[in-house]
Amino acid sequence: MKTAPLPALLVASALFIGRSLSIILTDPAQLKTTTYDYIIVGAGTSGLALAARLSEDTELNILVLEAGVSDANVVSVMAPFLAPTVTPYTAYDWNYTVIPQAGMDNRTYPYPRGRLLGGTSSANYMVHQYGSNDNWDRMAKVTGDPGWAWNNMKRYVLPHEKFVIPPHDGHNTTDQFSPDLHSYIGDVDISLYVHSQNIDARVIETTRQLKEFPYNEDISGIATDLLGVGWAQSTMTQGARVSSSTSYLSIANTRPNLTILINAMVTKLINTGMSGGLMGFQRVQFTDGLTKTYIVESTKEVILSAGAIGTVQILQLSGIGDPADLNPLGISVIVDSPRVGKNLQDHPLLPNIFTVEDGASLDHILRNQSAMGEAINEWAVNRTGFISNNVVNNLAFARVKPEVLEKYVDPAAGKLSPHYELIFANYWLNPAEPVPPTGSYFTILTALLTPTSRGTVKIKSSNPFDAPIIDPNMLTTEWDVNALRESVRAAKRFAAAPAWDGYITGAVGKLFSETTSGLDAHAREIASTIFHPTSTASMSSYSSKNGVVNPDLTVKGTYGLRVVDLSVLPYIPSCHPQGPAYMIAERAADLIKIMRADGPDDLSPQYVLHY
Ligand SMILES: Cc1cc2nc3c(=O)[nH]c(=O)nc-3n(C[C@H](O)[C@H](O)[C@H](O)COP(=O)(O)OP(=O)(O)OC[C@H]3O[C@@H](n4cnc5c(N)ncnc54)[C@H](O)[C@@H]3O)c2cc1C
Ligand SMILES: *[C@@H]1O[C@H](CO)[C@@H](O)[C@H](O)[C@H]1NC(C)=O
Ligand SMILES: *[C@@H]1O[C@H](CO)[C@@H](O)[C@H](O)[C@H]1NC(C)=O
Ligand SMILES: *[C@@H]1O[C@H](CO)[C@@H](O)[C@H](O)[C@H]1NC(C)=O
Ligand SMILES: *[C@@H]1O[C@H](CO)[C@@H](O)[C@H](O)[C@H]1NC(C)=O
Ligand SMILES: *[C@@H]1O[C@H](CO)[C@@H](O)[C@H](O)[C@H]1NC(C)=O
Ligand SMILES: CC(=O)N[C@H]1CO[C@H](CO)[C@@H](O)[C@@H]1O
Repeated sequence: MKTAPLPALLVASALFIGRSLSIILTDPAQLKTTTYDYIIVGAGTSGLALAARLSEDTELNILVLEAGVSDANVVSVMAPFLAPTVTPYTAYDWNYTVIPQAGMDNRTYPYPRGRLLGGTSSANYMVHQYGSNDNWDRMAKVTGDPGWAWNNMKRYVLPHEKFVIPPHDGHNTTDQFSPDLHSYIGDVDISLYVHSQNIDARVIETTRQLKEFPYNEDISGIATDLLGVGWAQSTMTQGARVSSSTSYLSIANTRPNLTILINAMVTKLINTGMSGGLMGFQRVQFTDGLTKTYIVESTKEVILSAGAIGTVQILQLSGIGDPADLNPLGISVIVDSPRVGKNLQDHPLLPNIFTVEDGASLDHILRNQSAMGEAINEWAVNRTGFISNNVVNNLAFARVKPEVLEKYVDPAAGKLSPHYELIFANYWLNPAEPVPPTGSYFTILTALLTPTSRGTVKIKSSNPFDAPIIDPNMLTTEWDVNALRESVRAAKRFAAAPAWDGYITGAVGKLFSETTSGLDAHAREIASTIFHPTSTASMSSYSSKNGVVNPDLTVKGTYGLRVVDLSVLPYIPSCHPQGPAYMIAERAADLIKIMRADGPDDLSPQYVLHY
């Protein structure tokens, strides 16, 4: 979706005075020392949450290196509804594109990743969930660490989230979320919608009309059940985005021993010798992106939080990876770790677009430059109007019918974990195709949440500036094609409820096809991604070689090196994954603090609880 008229954005940006970012350094010459206790690579979603927690211990000297730019005063980043304009192919993006996708008519598509403070939490669409309980319980089971089970992980909801009640528009939220499940004292503000879409009432009415789509009061996943239709919970407050930068970092950034350096791209880790059969990587090499190379050193740990693509790139550039990937590039293998960059998982996204009565959607406003200018101005002055709201208000989570599932080993984490999601928007919402010049639309995006296709990330050369080769390899299993097809049928059943009478007038493309082959062609022609890559440095049990990191997130074959971001998930969760990225960081902070104590048995309160 390319909707925001840029001149209006520039005008509006003049109205802002930035947050104080006094401790954020922009030039390596400003570093007071080259030695730190912890060096975190990537000031993204997980990276800044981890930095904030570790720096609670004021004895520690912590450096965070971020390749990207500042997030201060960027209107498209701050204004929730403008989220789709932050990426792709902008100054805030890594500008990646996937290689031709065999399961998608050999098409390519953009693969945005935030390249600014806050990382992808500064560029995403802000929907916040934790995943189903089974997502976490399965991770505990496959890694042999009960600490990853939801029964343990749920404690981190308390320090993490701060539910905003009432939301910015002051509406009554009774029955729109479950107050007892949530925290009101954490670092990240989370809010329900602050502006109604005109389809909201019809979506909720559909839950009363169709048994297949029951109403679910709370779709955070904190409770057992993540099935049904409910209200999106989003990382936003006061009509503005909340990222790891505006939350965790803004709380931590007055601490004298936390240093954040931006415009600092890490190009490799330098090995610093064997100990007990493990290789150390205590030195971090980075560049200002121009000419100079710098090296900083950690006395305790280096932590990679560069995301599912960036973390792989750094591991491989450092000689940690599959010899078959590294040898042809002339990179000597220092740690033979064949699963680095394998096991890439992502949620395919399929825009199912209906036509509606002329003027009944937001489209005529989105394509009207002066109307958009007025709306952005209203947001800039008052933080109100649809620009202050997220791009979607309602989401549905569902499972394929038992007769479809019969042929397969269920790829869901459990019986209360969804297979697919429906996302409702009262306008043309297709990340891969710009809105046509005319017409009014209603979109039900469907996302496959339990893919069995597996992709890869691999550096192209030893040059850190070369974009890696990204192959999500989507829709290459029979299950994925069948389950996505079922999601389209579900979207059509949803839209056929009486609640939509007099609203929907038709469909775009092959959506109304009745045949299996027609629906599959619909998917292969227009599906792309909901931007959720995970699992490229997967966790496995201590004894397993089928993984890159151990259950405590240390990189197998190394010491003093961990990965803390979505790369470590063995399976992609059946939800929007920024919540899991934050939860991984919260637990990682405890794992690291426990390590610093007198061994893992010392669970004294100061090391376990920080609230
Ligand atoms: C357009 C879009 C919309 C999305 N919408 C949602 C949503 O609504 N809800 C949701 O839950 N999820 C959403 N996601 C996904 C979610 O935001 C990400 O999965 C999550 O934020 C990833 O967190 P992370 O910590 O793993 O990585 P990131 O947040 O990407 O952090 C990685 C950081 O490392 C930095 N970095 C990388 N390489 C280097 C290097 N070599 N040197 C220095 N720094 C480096 C990056 O610049 C970045 O700041 C969306 C993603 C996109 C792209
Ligand atoms: C991405 O593309 C934009 C627009 O062309 C450009 O400004 C930016 O520098 C690019 N980013 C990277 C990391 O190359
Ligand atoms: C995709 O490309 C492969 C390899 O070039 C080719 O064999 C295949 O026929 C192509 N598929 C489509 C649908 O074009
Ligand atoms: C919100 O709505 C509920 C249910 O309709 C009602 O009981 C409650 O009094 C309302 N609260 C306020 C503050 O209006
Ligand atoms: C565009 O919006 C402006 C301002 O709201 C309005 O006056 C104008 O009629 C709109 N133009 C079209 C073509 O709808
Ligand atoms: C901001 O809100 C005030 C008070 O409601 C209103 O008078 C004013 O017109 C609004 N400004 C804009 C630009 O919408
Ligand atoms: C380890 C370290 O550098 N600690 C410093 C943290 O900040 C305080 C206050 O500025 C210093 O006194 C410590 O030396």
